[in-house]
This record gives sequence, C-alpha cells and structure tokens, in this order.
Amino acid sequence: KMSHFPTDFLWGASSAAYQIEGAYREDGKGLSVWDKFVRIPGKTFKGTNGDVAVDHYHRFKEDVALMKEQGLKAYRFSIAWTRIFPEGKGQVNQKGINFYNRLIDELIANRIEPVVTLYHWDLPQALQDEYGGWESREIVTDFTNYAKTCFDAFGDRVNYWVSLNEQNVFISHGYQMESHPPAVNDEKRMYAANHIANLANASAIKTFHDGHYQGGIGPSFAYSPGYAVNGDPKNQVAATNYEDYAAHFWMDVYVYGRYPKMIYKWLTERGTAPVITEADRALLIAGKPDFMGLNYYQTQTIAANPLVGGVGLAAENNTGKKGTSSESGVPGMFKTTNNEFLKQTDWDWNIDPEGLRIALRRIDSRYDLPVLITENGLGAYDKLEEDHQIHDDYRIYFINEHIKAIKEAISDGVKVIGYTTWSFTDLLSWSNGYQKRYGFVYIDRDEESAKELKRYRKDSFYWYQKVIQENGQY
Ligand code: BGP
Repeated sequence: KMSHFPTDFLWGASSAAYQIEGAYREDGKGLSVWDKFVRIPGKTFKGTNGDVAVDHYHRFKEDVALMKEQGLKAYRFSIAWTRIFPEGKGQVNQKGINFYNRLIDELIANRIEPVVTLYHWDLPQALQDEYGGWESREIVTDFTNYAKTCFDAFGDRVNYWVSLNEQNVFISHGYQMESHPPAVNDEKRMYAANHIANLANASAIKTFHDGHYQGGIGPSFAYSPGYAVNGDPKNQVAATNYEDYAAHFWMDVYVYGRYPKMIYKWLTERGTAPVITEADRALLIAGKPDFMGLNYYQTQTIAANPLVGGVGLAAENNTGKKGTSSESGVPGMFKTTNNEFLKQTDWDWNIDPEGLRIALRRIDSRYDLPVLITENGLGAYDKLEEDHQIHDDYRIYFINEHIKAIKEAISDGVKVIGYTTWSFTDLLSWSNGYQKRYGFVYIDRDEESAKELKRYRKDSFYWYQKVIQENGQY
C-alpha cells in the first residue's frame, strides 16, 4: 500500500537570508526594507531584529557541516538581494557574489543540493525609497536583472530556483495588515502591487527559460487549504470563495496567467482591481513555472460570513499564548472558524497533517505540476536541558505525520520532488522574534543579545537523520 519515495527525493531543510545571516552591514551589503522596519518601535516582537540573527554569515561552514552530519540531500536558503546589488540595481557587489559562491560550493562539496530562493522579502530599501518598491513597474526590470545576475553567477551549480517566496504573505502583510514593510493598509495599492509582483515573477521565470539555464524554477506559495465547516451548502459556497480568494488568486496567475473570474469581478466592483494590459497577459502566460513550491503549515475551516456585520480582518496571534487569535474573513465571502477535530500550536496554527495530502492533491489536479514542498514545520517553545539536550518529541510527531501524508499523496499519484522543512537551525521569526523555534538545530540565542550562538542538536535532528537514511521507509 505504501509507495516508496523516489530515490532522488530531496530530503532537506530551509532558511531565509534575513532570518539567519546577520552581518547586515558587512562586505558592502545595502539595507533592506526589513533592516529599516525592525527599527520602528513596536513593529516587531520585543523589538527583535536580524542584525546578528544566528550569525550564519560567519558560521556557514559550521552549519553546512551539521547538514552533512544530518544527511540532508537539499538545503533551501535565500539570497539577499542587497548583498548582490546594495542599491537594488546598478553596480554588482562582488563580495556578495563571493559569499554565495562559497556557500554553494560548500554545499556541493558535501553533496547537498542547493535550493535557492531569489526573494524572501528583503527588498532593497533604495528601491522602496526611489519608486515605492512593488508599487512601481520599474521593479519588474530590476528584479529580472537581479535574478539574471544570480542565474549567470550560480546557475552552473543550482538546479532548483524559487522566484518569490509567499507573495500572498508579503503582499497582504505589507499592504493590508501593516505587519510587514511598507506597513500600509490600502486595498487598491495592495492589488496593484500584487499584480506587479506577478509580472516580476513571470519575467524572472521567462528570463530563466530564455537563457536555457540548467534545472527549474517556480514560486513558493503559502497554501492553507480550506474546508467547509459542516454539511451546510452555505459554508461550502464560502469555502469555494475562500479557495479562489486565498489560493487560486495567486496560483492560477502563476500557471495560467489569469485571475479567478469571481474575485476579479468582486475587485472591479470595489474599484480595487489591478490594471491588466495585453502585454501583461502575454508576459504572465510566458512565465509559467516548472514546479510549484508549496509552503504548508495548516488548513483553514471556513463558514459563511454575512456582508453586513460580518467578520473582517482580525489580529494574529503574535504572542505565543494559545487562544489570542480570532476568526477572520471577508464580509459577504467567507470567514475562518474553529475545527473541532484539530489541535492548535501555541500560536493558534491548526495542526493538520492530512491537510498536506489535500494541498498536494489539489495542486496536482488543478495545475498538473510537480510540487516541491519548500516549507513545513512546527513553531514551538523548546527547552535546552542542562546537559544541552532538547527533547522535541512534539516536533518529531508533527513532521512524522506530515511525511506520512506526503507518502499518501505520492501513492495518490502526485509528483513530489522533495521536502525542505522549516527550518534547519532555529532562526528569527519575522513577527515572533527568537522564541518561536522551528529548527533541528537549537541556537542558544538570548532575546537581548547575541551571546555565543552555540549550536545544539535536538532530538528531532537525529530522528530526521534516520528518516533520510531510510529514505522515508521507517
Ligand atoms: C513563512 C515564511 C518563513 C517563516 C515561516 C514561519 O511564512 O516563509 O520565512 O517565517 O512562515 O512563520 P513564523 O515565523 O511567523 O512562525
């Protein structure tokens, strides 16, 4: 019954530049919007920032040695745009190229496949200042040029590229929820910026294909499948709305170059639909990804939501105290609600391994692309024991159940390329500081100061090592 994982399955783990590197002003790096945002009082959890992060910039050899020891077949990381182009465009910073060359060479020398994200949210501040970042079409040219510079510099050794990480998250958090830079709340600007991000994504992918580089490229999308709360057809309509609004609105554009009709019509009536030219349509169609990157954390359970007096945007749980989030939704369309069958993390994220199988199946049947699971993991409080052990059995349980779900999806016929969990080491959580941990490797990182940043293997480190050795057949 159980199918076997393919022999070249990419068992791995992930990270992102801002969340691990530190060295935020070294070797010619320019400032990103996050370097600035974290300095606005009250914007991040206890004012934490990535100035030092977990100092991966200086300790990458030690980190790759740990990956090698664990047996990782793949490692997903992101390139900081501001190391390659400190001002976002113009003169290339050779020291930035050198850093990623060293990292990639170190990975390959240890037989670890690099999975390289081009954009994991650290937009050059210079481009934000000059023309408003994602709100100007100029960014399509600048992002494409940055992407091409990376393809030319590293493309002889990289087989998997991720274009944009979680466009749905950086756009909604940046232009509606005000929790990411540029922290505005303006629906019209949000959808305009989102459309431009689609164009930049398609342009980078097209440039990759036109240049005949080796390997493949795709975006990483944060997909939380929606279920109707019970048999009430009204809730099923709401769940259908939710899928169009929260998933197809991005993935259909990536693959088919068009927005879901219902949402586009709704935006047009609200006066917030993006302007789409004929040239845009042609570009979107020409930039089709080779695979879908899937970041899967949880599902949402959906109910009908009245137009008048319905639930709107709600505060997120950025406290780590259970039960501090609430229902959220779009009046007249849908709202999220409690699922009596699921437990939640301390940050109120639903724990739902079966949902990963469903996500994989839905992506496969709608888009017919291979899927690379670029993120999945459990954010939790971990305890460093006096003997430096970390007994994270809850994380082992979580990942184990999700691997079973992947197995089932593979036997359903879905082509899954790999699984790079979030995250390899503990790192900075954008909105939750260093307290919310995801890694196989614990990093002793005091909230106030960087201290020694010693690395310690968690129980999950050894457990995943065995999973990889046995190619998932444990
Ligand atoms: C995804 C991001 C990651 C990471 C992860 C965990 O949205 O791509 O960068 O942060 O979520 O999120 P959090 O740190 O909020 O728990």
